[in-house]
Amino acid sequence: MQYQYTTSSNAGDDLFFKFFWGDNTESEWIGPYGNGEPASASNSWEALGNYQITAIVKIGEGGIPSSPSAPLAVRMYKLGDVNGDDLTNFGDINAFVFALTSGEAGYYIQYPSGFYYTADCNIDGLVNFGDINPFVALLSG
Ligand SMILES: [Ca+2]
Ligand SMILES: [Ca+2]
Repeated sequence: MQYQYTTSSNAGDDLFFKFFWGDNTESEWIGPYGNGEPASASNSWEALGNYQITAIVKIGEGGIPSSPSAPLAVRMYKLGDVNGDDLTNFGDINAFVFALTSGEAGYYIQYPSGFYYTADCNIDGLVNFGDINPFVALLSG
């Protein structure tokens, strides 16, 4: 799974960035970047779950690293894996129906380790009946 993270700084030119991916790995220092120029890097997380991405910046190769940025939360998940067992299959049907009919709060009571938006199979940001056909398509492979 890949995620692209971009940040920018007004601290000056000759900026170097390092990203911490929240899974005990980090990027190399990347740069130099100019003032306001976005820096981006990507990472592959091996496990599903929640990750807090932070970045630090320094001015010049020998600069003193900044404090970490405010964390950016990302959540890696599989579309259609509504019961949160890392598989998208017929075992997700009950959880999917539950997500549609009980809403987000009700879903988390029943599936505290799941992720409600795995039911958003048409990826429009809403979990509703429009997700039924895409969910069936996911199950059918
Ligand atoms: Ca599943
Ligand atoms: Ca949807």
